[in-house]
Amino acid sequence: MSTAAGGGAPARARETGALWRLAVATLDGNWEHDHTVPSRTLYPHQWSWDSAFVAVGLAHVRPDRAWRELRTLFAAQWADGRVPHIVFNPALRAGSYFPGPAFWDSARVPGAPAVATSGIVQPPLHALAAWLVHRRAPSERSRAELAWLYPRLVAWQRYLTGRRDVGGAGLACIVHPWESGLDNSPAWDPPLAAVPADAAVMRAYRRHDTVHADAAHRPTDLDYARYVALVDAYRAGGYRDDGLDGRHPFLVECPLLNTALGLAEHALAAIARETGADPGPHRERAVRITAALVDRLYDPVGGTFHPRDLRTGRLVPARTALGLMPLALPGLPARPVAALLAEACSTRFGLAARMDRPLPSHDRTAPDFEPLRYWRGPSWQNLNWLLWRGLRAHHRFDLAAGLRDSMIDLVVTAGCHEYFHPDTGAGLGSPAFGWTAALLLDVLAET
Ligand code: 9WN
Repeated sequence: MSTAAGGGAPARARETGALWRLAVATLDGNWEHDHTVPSRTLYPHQWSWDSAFVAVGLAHVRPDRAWRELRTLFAAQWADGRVPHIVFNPALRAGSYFPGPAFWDSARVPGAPAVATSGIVQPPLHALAAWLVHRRAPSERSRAELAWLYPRLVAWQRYLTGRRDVGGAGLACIVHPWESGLDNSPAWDPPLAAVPADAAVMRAYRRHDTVHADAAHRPTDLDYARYVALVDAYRAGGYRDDGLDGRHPFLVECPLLNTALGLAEHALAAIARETGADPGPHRERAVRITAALVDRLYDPVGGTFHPRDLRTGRLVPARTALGLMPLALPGLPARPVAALLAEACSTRFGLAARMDRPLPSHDRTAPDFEPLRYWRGPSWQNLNWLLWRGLRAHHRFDLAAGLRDSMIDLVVTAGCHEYFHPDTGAGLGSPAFGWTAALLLDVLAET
């Protein structure tokens, strides 16, 4: 099974070639005229952070498509700068995904684009993706694409650091667990429990996810009732962000989304340099965001990062993989870096130069660790990839190599699944999943 073990160089090269072809075939199979679907069955529209990861992979094989992917997403940017977490494909029948366009009702919101979208966001990894696509395949075209994207990426940052800075300390807050990308993480349990909802509400809707995936792996009906209640509340206010503090029942500063915010400023500095704009303000903002993350979300006693619930003012105690993500920031100070390395290498996450099991999405030793349920234990390639980049940024090439081997092993064992069993590596969720394929290409390409 291991790419690191036995078989010699020719066998490894054959295996790498087969994996590469599998990943490219998966991305080709999920390409839908101007964007990539995360999965043909479970997620048949365009998702925001999926598109960022997918662009990173496409850069290695189909750079034109990588740019198209980002262009399609940013063509759906709202006038206030937000990039919606879903852009709906109008060609699909109503009911192909829940909650669909009628539920979000973006058409009625001034400043929303002509195409139907959701009204919430996901982590802003697009500037980093655009920069990586350009770096991988620089050309006249890529410079023109960067120039087109730059003001849009800046507006996107401004939305998050302006309207979404409800805490007033320089970080963006999320208004829905879906905005974190780790929808069902135990990190959201306490703030979500405070959202009034009744599971019976779900009788009025038809969930699409449990038709295509095992219901025991997915969020419960009560979770979904709360997800629906949060969208209802945000939509009722026209998806406006002013006065959220007084009226919205879920407001949390997420370590992953804010890590992405900082990474975006680093990437924007590089893009600015390349396109003739001033990189200075981006560098300064990256420093400020990193400092705010440490100040607001780092627990020096426990040695990891946590979300901050703005409704209670407290950090959420769960130790999830979200807490490891600030390691991706190159400017993270030495103490939190050392603490996160210790946390990642502890029995909770099991990172090692030779890993015996995949990196879980939640603390293995926690009583609420669930190896099969969505974001509550299984291993995900996007989290692995962000941590892998962080390990390299902080010169832990030994651990980065171990994590990379583990990422490759997962696909060797199970194919391009959406997520993986954290003990056996068995494939879970949707097969032929976009970012699993894309990020595999990226790690295969780097040695
Ligand atoms: C809701 C598409 C998306 C990912 C998220 C993942 C899942 C949607 C869902 O699928 O979320 O946005 O229906 O569960 O949690 O990270 O972007 O792949």
